[in-house]
Amino acid sequence: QEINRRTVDPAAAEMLEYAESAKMSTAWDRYKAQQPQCKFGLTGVCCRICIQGPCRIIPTKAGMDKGICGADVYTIVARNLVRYIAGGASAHSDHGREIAYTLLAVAEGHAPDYKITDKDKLMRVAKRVGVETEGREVLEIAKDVAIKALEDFGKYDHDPCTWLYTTIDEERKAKFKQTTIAPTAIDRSIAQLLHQTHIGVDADPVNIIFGGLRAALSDYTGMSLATDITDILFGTPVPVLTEANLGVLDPEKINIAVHGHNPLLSQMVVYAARELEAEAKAAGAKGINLVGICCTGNEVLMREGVPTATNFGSQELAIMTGVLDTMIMDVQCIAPGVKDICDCFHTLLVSTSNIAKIPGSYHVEFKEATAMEDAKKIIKLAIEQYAKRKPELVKIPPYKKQVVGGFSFEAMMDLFGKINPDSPISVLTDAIMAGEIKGVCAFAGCNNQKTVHDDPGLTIARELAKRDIFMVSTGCMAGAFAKAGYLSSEGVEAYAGPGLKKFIKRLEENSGLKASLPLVFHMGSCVDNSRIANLWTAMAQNLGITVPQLPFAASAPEAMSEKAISIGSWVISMGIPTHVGVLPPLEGSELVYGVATQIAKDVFGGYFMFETDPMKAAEIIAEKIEKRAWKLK
Ligand code: BF8
Ligand code: SF4
Repeated sequence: QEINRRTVDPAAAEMLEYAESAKMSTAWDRYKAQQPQCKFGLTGVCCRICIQGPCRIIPTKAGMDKGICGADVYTIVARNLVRYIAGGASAHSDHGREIAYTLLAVAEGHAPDYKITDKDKLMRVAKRVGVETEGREVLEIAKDVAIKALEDFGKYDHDPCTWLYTTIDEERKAKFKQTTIAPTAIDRSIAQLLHQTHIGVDADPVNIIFGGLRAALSDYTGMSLATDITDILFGTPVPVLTEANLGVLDPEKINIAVHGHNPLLSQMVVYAARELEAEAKAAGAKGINLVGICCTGNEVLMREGVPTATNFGSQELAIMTGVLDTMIMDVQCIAPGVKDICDCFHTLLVSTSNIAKIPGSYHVEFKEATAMEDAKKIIKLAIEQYAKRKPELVKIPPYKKQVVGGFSFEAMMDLFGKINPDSPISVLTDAIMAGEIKGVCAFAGCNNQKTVHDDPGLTIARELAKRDIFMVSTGCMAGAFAKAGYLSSEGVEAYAGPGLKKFIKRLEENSGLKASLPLVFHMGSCVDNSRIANLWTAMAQNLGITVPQLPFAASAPEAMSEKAISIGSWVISMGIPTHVGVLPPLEGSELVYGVATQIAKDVFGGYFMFETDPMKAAEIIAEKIEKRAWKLK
């Protein structure tokens, strides 16, 4: 589909032409080379769960309508689907676990380079999860919070996970209890799901899907505790001013990209870079320029104002500028293809995690006990690398946009609180009830080669803006918006409908901030989708309604990863209609497709809307939001 239209990001377009002329292969070329993709795989009907397979189902062909073991197509499609969720939940929650371990290490004095930065948040979280705060030392409290978080991974009682049940409303708690999908331990729900989908265990597609939703809620649990503890360690984001797109790379400075997800590393790189400015200057550069790629980029954008270079889809292109001296990777969403491009330039690829290595890259193991030393070691490598730059290969596309980011849930409440200090969230809900804005849409998720890079998200956002829908974003969609100017007032001027514009301008006049507010509010990385869940929970509580009654929708216009599937699955379980702009492999079973798009609505109030045409998708999303707003009134 649209193989020849590749991106709407001008910097990416320029680099793609360059890649073509220089015969460097990118994800775009490899996507093309993969066509046509296997129909069995595309529709989810290929089973490889045991090695009698692969079994490929053709429902209309006698004998091929079932797998060798007798599994029906609905069993196979459902199993394949939920195994994505298991992958996504394990990635997000393992990230959360590392953060929780670091908080424990801080409390016990084993992580000298980290500290409690946001004591107020620690106290708020402690109270919420039932840790005693009265008359206790900060580190004692931190230790108990860390242990409570770690217990959510493997506790052996049968109570729902703490970070799930202390962050949602009563109605959802009852719903999850009644449908038996509340996880009691994150690891158990993932392991059980793999067990449930082993050959010869569960053949009931609905039961399999419910197992999947339990793991999806543990994905939520893991990211919710990750967000909380990251804020405790590094500070809760407040509005910051920065920039995005390849034009943020500076030919006169040492350019270092942090790529991946874990802020334990990227945040330490930020601190270390500040300390090594003088060394960079001694090497003849004007200083160190840190930039972000993917979600760890979002983490340091939110807290430190580090500019974003690219999102997932265009990650290889940053290297082609010839000025990226080092790319530091940790875990998740680092395309192995970056190494081939590094080989064409002087860029050093540094891996830091023992579970994420790329052959040929330089490995510096990053440990929490020696975090600052490790981060400095990597930056010194980058400084050495700078001398190897080839001036004839320098080519930076001259595109960048201003970004106003840093909208944590707390920052949003501060902003609303400037207008109504007694009930900040009312500022948003009142505007909806008055019809000034129609509702809220949250954008999340990745880039996917099956779409035109960045286009679907931008198109949908423009259409929703016109219809006065308030918008927030995380992940690589926030990256797309950042690069296009939607995270600054430029977006407001260009696309906001009259009601939305009035609303944003009112917030702006009262904000006390120097910068003007954006069209889309950047709420963070993908694990920070928990912040968006806090937002809809607060809105529902304020209006005295359930989450499924809220005029609130979500969209993952370019969903790609297992993590995105996992997020989408808990978002619908929470009661939010969710658009996905690519077709996940479930068309092979009408039953499973029906559960995802219709039955889910009856049970949870949330459901998937699959639509690959962005204009039509915008129409559908707006209609769902408007209908809910109308019912509310
Ligand atoms: O966790 S949006 S491509 S970078 S998976 Fe990956 Fe998708 Fe980007 Fe962030 Ni999220
Ligand atoms: Fe085939 Fe059944 Fe094995 Fe799947 S589990 S590969 S359907 S025999």
